[in-house]
Amino acid sequence: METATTCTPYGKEMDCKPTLTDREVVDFCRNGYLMLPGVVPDDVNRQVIDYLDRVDSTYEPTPIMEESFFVDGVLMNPQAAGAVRSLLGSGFTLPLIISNHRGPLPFDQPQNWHRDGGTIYTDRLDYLQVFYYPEECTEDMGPTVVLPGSHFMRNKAPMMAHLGSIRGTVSSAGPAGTIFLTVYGIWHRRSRATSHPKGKSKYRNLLKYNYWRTVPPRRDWITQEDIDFNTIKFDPPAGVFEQFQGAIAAARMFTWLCGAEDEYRKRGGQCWPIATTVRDGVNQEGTPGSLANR
Ligand SMILES: O=C(O)CCC(=O)C(=O)O
Ligand SMILES: [Fe+2]
Repeated sequence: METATTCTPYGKEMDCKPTLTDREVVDFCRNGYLMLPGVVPDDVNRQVIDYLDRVDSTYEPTPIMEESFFVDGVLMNPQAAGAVRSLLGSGFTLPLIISNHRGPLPFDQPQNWHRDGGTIYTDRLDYLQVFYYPEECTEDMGPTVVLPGSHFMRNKAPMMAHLGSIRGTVSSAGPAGTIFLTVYGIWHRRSRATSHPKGKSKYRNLLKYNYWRTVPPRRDWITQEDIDFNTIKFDPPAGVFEQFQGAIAAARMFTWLCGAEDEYRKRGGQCWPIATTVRDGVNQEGTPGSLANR
């Protein structure tokens, strides 16, 4: 909610055009993240770097939200905000806190695998954790790496901390202006940085902030008439789940996002969404009515 004492738009409700299609929303549910490489223009990235180096070099430069270049160019960047609007609906709120994971370069130790504190496991998508690189982050600058599909994998933090390299991880390395959206509970870590600074900043700056939902979910992103929810795959691509469980979890999240939670009856066995080999035009057992072929 917007506070009365400031005109800085902390928590302000916003709207814009959704940019994601049905397939992209399904992919977000499967993967738990969406990369938007280089979406912020260079002049905005430069102003952000100047601000982080000269005005506020702390780990929580939240007052950067006083700057219109940041609100308009980064938080309401058309591709990023369009993806947020698709996933959280109209009236999504701007962040309340901006963190900067300001990593020294070089940096020997990768972080422990973790999910951020406060994670809960749920079909609901009430908020998004979003990251932004104002300068290019190359593989040797210690980009964050994520484990696709891991937002549905329960594990205790002390067990995750024992893990080293994991198969199937994806790096967020990208050009200046790269933004990526995540389901809050996705497994991630900062990787090792062997490089010295390459850009203007002495650090690898990575801003992190959350947007929140204010409206009930409904399927009001870019819908695709030709999509058949009976044959589309919901499995997370990493393929490390117990058979079908990742697809079931992703389908539950998608169903919730469509506002069709009440239509989803998971009865076990060869229920939607795992029986994707049904004949063309045939509905699986249990396909939610509003997603079924009629
Ligand atoms: O710096 C990074 O790449 C990730 C940092 C992080 O995940 C954390 O501190 O929670
Ligand atoms: Fe983290």
